[in-house]
Amino acid sequence: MRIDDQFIQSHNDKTLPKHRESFAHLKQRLEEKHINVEQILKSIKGFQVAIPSWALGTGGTRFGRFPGGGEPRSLEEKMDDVGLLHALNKASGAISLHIPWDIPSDAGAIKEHAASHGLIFDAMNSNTFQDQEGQHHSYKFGSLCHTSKQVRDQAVAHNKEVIHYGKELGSKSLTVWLSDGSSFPGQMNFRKALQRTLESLQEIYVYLPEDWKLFVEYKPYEPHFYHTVIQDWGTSHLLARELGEKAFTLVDLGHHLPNTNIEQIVSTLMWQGKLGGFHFNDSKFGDDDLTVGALKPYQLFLIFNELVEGMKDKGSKNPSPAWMIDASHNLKDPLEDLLQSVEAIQLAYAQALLIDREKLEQAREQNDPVLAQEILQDAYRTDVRPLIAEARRQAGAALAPVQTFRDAQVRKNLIEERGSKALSTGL
Ligand SMILES: [Mn+2]
Repeated sequence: MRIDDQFIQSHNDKTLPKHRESFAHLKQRLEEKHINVEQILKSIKGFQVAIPSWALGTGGTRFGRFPGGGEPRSLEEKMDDVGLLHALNKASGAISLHIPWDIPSDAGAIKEHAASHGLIFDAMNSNTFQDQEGQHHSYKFGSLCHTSKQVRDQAVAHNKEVIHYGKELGSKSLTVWLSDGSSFPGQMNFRKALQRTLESLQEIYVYLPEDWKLFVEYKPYEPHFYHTVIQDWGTSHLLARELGEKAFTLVDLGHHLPNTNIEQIVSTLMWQGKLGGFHFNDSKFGDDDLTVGALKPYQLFLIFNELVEGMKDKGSKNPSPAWMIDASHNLKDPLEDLLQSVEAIQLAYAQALLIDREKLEQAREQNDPVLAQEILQDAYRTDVRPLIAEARRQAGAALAPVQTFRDAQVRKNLIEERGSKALSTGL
């Protein structure tokens, strides 16, 4: 199924007068504060968030999965789903693939299919956290960190294979997330496991094309519950530093222990030019993979405050991070959930762009925490929804993506096309 521009336009027309009124009101308020609204609209329109191929089916927990039907059954259908999102919000113009779940049988045809939806290929993701059929050695006790060289070699070869597929599709980065770790004290030698991981990553790194980046993702626990080899940003940063200038840390919002100051991590990594990738989601307890902004929109705003600061810093050698949503949906329609996530990201980004950075810096210099809070919260409490809607309208997207999705009866159409029992390949 595809949603044509005509449908979106006629849907927009119904609410256009009301939208124009709210936007004009907001624009006036912002201009009174000497905020360049046109510049902010331009920034929002230029912000694309990649959708991972595994977020398009109904996620589950280890206790159960409750699919809603019409899930994508192939790589082509996954791209069709991301195409639907991109048609509705014009902000999801990239797809992130996972090998072996998304091995392209004909890379040329897949690229053409992606281009027909206006999509490009974001970071490639390797998988050494599961055993695949026909695999010689098991990853039960680790992959890149494994005690056996044969297992490590197999995991390194897999990552090289992922780079190979990525090159065929025009991707420019590889994300490595490892489940390697131990669940019982004494089970693993921390130092040796980390050293073996570094050596394996070095083998992958030398294979990386000149214009590629390697993202090292960290996570404090799960699936292992005693120790994780790459447990935190410090360990990831250490590895990225050892590897070289093409290696970066990847921050996943759900991969922190409760109350971690993620915005500070962002600030430090960007200062060092080492924040390469960013995975959005929200959580209450752990890696809950909830809709972005569902739980802690203020934290998301504070994180964006640092991201904007880092991106504005002319002296910074940090590349523009690769943005991706990394979530899994057990209750919601996955596509509606992704639309909500992208909107939450845009809202936080827009609010961070409203911050009067000069005044904030003055307040800091004068040690005035009251004024600093006033400045931050003035931006955060501004209802920027009309601004985001206007950015979408200008880009040819829907003023109200979720409502348009429902009115187009997308899920019903997908179920008719693919069947009520169609299950997404992958997780
Ligand atoms: Mn992630």
